[in-house]
Amino acid sequence: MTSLSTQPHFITLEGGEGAGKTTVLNALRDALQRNGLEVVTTREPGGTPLAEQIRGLLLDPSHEPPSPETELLLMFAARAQHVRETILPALQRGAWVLCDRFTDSSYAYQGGGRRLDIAFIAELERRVVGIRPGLTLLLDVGVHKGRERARGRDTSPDRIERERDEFFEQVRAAYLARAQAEPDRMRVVDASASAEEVAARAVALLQQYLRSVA
Ligand code: T5A
Repeated sequence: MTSLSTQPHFITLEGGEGAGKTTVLNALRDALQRNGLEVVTTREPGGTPLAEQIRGLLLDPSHEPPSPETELLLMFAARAQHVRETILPALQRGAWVLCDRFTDSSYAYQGGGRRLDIAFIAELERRVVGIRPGLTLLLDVGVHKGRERARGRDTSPDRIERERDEFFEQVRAAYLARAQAEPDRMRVVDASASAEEVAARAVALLQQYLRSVA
């Protein structure tokens, strides 16, 4: 793979910590299914048994902390497997794929947060991934509010969730810059409202998108 092909039936959700992706993902899945479409939901890092193991290596705070470069390459190693074993086979049989995070997360976290070279990430995207989603919804919420929500869960924070606010401000800025650069693909949803309102806004954008690709 040396180029990028846009996959109209591939939809991704992005956002910082506690943006509410899980709730929105379920609402989008239900909306697609109401339209009689087959839907595969998946997530990154992860989405295959091997990629889920890589996720464990990446997020478990008890491991030796990876260098930024190691973190980037492990994200792409997991993604390479996920694209080939889960995403492409589903798209090829005509299903829609809804994915919680994809390559935009690497641009935001490893590019924006860790300050790694964007051109190198773009090269990995072309050579290792080869596809991009037709629609990406960026759930945007202030760092403080998002982290407060994430802290409200009963799980202990993973390795990346333990980063400083400044890191997440850089992640958010990188996401918003990507949305500004690609306004047709990446739609920003104000995720500071109630979970129900955010899900309703996301579903409205999905319906608009479905009409445009019909
Ligand atoms: N990563 C990932 C990279 O660095 N590079 C990459 O390339 C990739 C793919 C993945 C981590 O890996 C990093 C990014 C991440 O740090 P993850 O499981 O996707 O891990 O992690 P998070 O995004 O941290 O998952 P969260 O669970 O925090 O985010 P969600 O899914 O956006 O939030 P959700 O839905 O679980 O909600 C969090 C809490 O808030 C409440 C929910 O009930 C829940 O308790 N909530 C709301 N409360 C009030 N109002 C709303 N609108 C709410 N929406 C949700």
